[in-house]
Amino acid sequence: MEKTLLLVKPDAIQRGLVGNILSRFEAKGFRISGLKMLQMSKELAADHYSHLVDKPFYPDLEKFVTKHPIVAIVVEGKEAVEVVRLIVGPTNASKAPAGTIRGDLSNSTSRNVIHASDSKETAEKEVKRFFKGNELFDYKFNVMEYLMATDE
Ligand code: IDP
Ligand code: MG
Repeated sequence: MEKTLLLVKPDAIQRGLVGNILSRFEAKGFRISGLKMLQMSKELAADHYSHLVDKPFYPDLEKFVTKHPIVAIVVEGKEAVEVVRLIVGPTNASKAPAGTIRGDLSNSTSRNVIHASDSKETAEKEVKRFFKGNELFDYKFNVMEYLMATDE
């Protein structure tokens, strides 16, 4: 099944939005394959945003993403890359439709609360950039086991 990478950016952590953001992917039916907190180094930021290092806003972007911890998440499901981007919304959160994460939670291009891989090829690279093989989990949902517990 297709996997994609999400980064809950420092602004979202600082604003206490991790639960709000994560719950949207769970509610949509994606499986969380990996999840961890880390603080990005300048080297990791430059690698991850290599397509932007020559932009005038890159110094601010680097400072922003390395200043506080982030939460990295891999979700898995049908057409995960495309569907997750739809849930996230466009880069400029001021113009992002209501109902999307950026549309609901941000009014900024630079502080737009979340990153999501933009293609299948990028997703494969980005998942590997942030997660080792043994940090990703392949498991089945087993709701009945917990809803119908017989040991009470
Ligand atoms: P994306 O996050 O929607 O994929 P990208 O173009 O890959 O957008 O840009 C990565 C991140 O760089 C954005 O999410 C945003 O934080 C920042 N960024 C992109 N364009 C601008 C800009 O014009 N001004 C300030 N920050 C920007
Ligand atoms: Mg991007």
